[in-house]
Amino acid sequence: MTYEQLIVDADGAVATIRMDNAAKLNALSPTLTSELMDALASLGRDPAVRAIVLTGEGRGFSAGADLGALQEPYMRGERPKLSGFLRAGYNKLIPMITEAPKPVIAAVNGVVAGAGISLALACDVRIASEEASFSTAFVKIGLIPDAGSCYFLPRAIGMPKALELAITGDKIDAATALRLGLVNRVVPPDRLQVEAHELAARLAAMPTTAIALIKKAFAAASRLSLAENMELEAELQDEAGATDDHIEGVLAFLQKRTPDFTGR
Ligand code: T3D
Repeated sequence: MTYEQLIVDADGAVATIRMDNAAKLNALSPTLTSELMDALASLGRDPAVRAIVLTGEGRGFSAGADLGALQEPYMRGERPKLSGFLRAGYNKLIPMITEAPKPVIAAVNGVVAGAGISLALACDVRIASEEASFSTAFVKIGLIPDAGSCYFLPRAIGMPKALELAITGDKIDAATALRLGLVNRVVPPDRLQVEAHELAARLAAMPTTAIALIKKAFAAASRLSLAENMELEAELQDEAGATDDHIEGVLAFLQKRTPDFTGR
């Protein structure tokens, strides 16, 4: 896969997507956004890929929407209607991560702002470099959090802190992000890619369908009652129970050997 603002490569069952708009801290230009969608769609379909790492080139993970193109129209006094832009871009991109049928790990290498936070929060696990920093940023340009941040942030760190960060736009460092639960782990910069890829390789060797179904069940849990959720668990467990990996997992346990999961 060759792109203008993305670098995509694969090592065994682990694919890495590197955002490559580094001069703008990987701001989400229309090109980068549509290339991310294209890459996620094709990696999602590829049975050989069983885990994905999302990261950024340079000192940014992503600084959110690319504001560069707005100067001229705004200077001319134009007033934008942003909903169309959101619906065509982030509102398609973000579910492609949350609903990806394989684990997606954010290796947060540096600055994260605006929709960049949404992008990181959409991933299943976030490993951050000690050099990472996080700012919701939206309010500083007179906007509300979008790309799912109003959904993700309170769930990740609780309503009071989420609201504080959203209305101040304050920047927090990686240690604070870890304390709040915004990221799962913080590591030295030179360990970031190693640890993200080690986790991705471990997940890629696990029952991929079960991971996809766990993602689905957890995503649904917030809008279902307990009874509805348990019914969904029962339905999804039928799917999990029908996989080769379920049979292999049980037999390997009983035969006291290491399971060989294929993702099927
Ligand atoms: O309006 C819509 O399109 C609706 C959708 C909105 C979704 C959103 O994501 S809104 C939020 C957009 N993002 C921001 O408002 C963040 C803007 N950036 C910053 O506030 C700062 O750059 C950071 C706090 C993220 C990092 O600061 P710092 O000091 O580490 O770096 P810097 O020097 O500000 O940035 C480095 C370069 O990246 C710089 O370019 P230059 O001067 O070297 O040529 C800067 O202009 C560029 N850059 C950073 N963020 C963006 C950007 N260029 C375009 N768009 C950006 N978002």
